[in-house]
Amino acid sequence: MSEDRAADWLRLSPAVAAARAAGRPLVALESTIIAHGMPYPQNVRTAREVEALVRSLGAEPATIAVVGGFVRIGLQDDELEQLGRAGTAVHKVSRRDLPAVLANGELGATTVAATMICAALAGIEVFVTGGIGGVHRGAAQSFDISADLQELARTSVAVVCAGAKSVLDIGLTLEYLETHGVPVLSCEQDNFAAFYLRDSGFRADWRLDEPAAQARFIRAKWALGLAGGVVLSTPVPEADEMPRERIDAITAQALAAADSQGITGKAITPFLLARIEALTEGESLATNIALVKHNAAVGTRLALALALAKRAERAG
Ligand code: PSU
Ligand code: MN
Repeated sequence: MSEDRAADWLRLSPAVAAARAAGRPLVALESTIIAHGMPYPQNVRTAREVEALVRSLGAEPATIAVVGGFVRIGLQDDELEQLGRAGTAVHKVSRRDLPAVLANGELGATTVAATMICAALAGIEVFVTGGIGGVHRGAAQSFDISADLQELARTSVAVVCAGAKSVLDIGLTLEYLETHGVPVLSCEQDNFAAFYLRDSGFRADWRLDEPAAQARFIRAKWALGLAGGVVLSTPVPEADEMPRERIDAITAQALAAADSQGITGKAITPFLLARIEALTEGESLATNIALVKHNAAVGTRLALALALAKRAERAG
């Protein structure tokens, strides 16, 4: 079985292994957001605070990265520090990059796509990120569509996010997900979120505010053998939202800078996030941190509801 062979490449942290043995739900967290999405030391501080938040709500966080030739499910504190300090010097690992970085024993930060793959291999159903990747503006020319979307089409993990990053073409991102049969759920509002902004202007497929209802939807999908992910979008808290005009203007500036500097491929998203942070003098970083924490709370409640639903199914 391929799963058995995959197990040779996976290493659970003691805390994750203990939680699993005790039947406590796990919540996967990604590491590209740490190494490539935020500056040091706020990245490490945020990663630790998010882990603590998940734990305080009753689940065990499993931050995923590639370290020393293993997919690590759960990191030690010093490893989190190492990843955050090294920043963009760490490989940004998506589906394509996973075998190379693993085989070479190098340090890799996993994207949404790669974290979904690793979470699924470890049997973790819920994964919390900031915002998913998507169809980039101008994709008709550049063909730049995040591998996150293909992964959502094939890998059965629920991804909790504040929508897709507002630098993307959100309408096309939702079209792509629809084509691939990926349901987009929203909680706390009808519309899909847009990362720095609460409202993307596009409706999500279904609004499900209650974790039990979200869990039921997800159980139904997978029970039918409809493999693939589910997106659960939840907006950044109102107090932390960026002013729309400001973020629109700054996004245009950041996109123009990426264009004139010839930034392409996997470097684009980290470049845009860093540029927006500089142009907003850190305001966007505060929003990013706030939305990740909010996502972590929503994701943890979903993980607890899924665990409860499974127990009920087994008992019933
Ligand atoms: N969410 C954040 N910050 C990030 C990302 C998501 O708040 O840095 C990362 C995720 O790892 C996502 C990646 O998978 O950006 C998308 O990169 P690309 O567009 O190259 O696929
Ligand atoms: Mn891309």
